[in-house]
Amino acid sequence: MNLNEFKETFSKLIGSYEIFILTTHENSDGDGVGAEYALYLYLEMFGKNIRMINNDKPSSQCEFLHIGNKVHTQIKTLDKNAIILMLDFNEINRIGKRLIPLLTSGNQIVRIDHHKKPEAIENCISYIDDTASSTCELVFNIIEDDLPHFPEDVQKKIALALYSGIIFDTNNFANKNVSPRTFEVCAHLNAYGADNHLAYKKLFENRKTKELQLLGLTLSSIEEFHNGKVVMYSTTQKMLQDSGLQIEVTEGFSKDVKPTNGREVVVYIRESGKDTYRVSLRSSYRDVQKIAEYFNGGGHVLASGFRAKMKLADLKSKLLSLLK
Ligand SMILES: [Mn+2]
Repeated sequence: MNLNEFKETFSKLIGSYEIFILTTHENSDGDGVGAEYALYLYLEMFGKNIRMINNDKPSSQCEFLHIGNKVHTQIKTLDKNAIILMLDFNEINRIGKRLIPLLTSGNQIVRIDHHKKPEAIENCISYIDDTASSTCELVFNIIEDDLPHFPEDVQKKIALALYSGIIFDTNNFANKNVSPRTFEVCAHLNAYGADNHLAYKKLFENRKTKELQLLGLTLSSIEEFHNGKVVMYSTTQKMLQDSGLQIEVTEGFSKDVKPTNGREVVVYIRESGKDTYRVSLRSSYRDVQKIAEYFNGGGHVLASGFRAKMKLADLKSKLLSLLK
């Protein structure tokens, strides 16, 4: 559905539904949570009954949005008249196992997303634009005309949530997914009071000393393969246990080694349990989404990830043969 068709349909749905459930993908990130909270505040303006239900509580880096205590992680009862908004993901499984019933129980679904290859989902209305920087940019397109009519404090909260999502997904405007529209949207959000410096500090400069120490150990594990074109590094369970930190703090470590200076593919491996790994792949030009898909994962062409249950040596050698 294009933007105008979607806006028309969405505003009819707002007129006819009272209960709204907002959700994003598991291991929620700044974009998913930002979009979710902005729409929460938006729907509040229409007096709706709204619930945010995610697989996980928002990570600590999103605390400054003050959304955490409003996010639930369980479905208590699912009203058949509730409408479900799926934000920043395009296939049912990405919601996380526990919450799959939200998307399969026949309720009306609205999907807003910027990932490629959306899954066909029953009873679902979609606004998808894979040229957009982020889901937050798309949410701004949807609510842009209504924002001027909201109270200033609400405008400001919505603006901060959306701005944060955009800088999260663009790596503070450094990624290729930035377009003139991204800057235009951010100019508006800044004018509505989004504090760009606050959002940057909270999202990108927020590491505690212990986390920096863990990052140091993780980075010192870097190995080169295929003449330095592929590099791999990892955080092991032992490193985590010694640090006393939870695996969630390593979420951003995949961005600390860039595919530059002759590195074509960067592989970051996190040991999440016995013979169980979360792998993230980043590249400057090679299609790493295909590789993630081989392991039943997904993401974007230049940044994707997957989970694997196998011996580490087997995982590495399979990856290296796929990355020949
Ligand atoms: Mn996103």
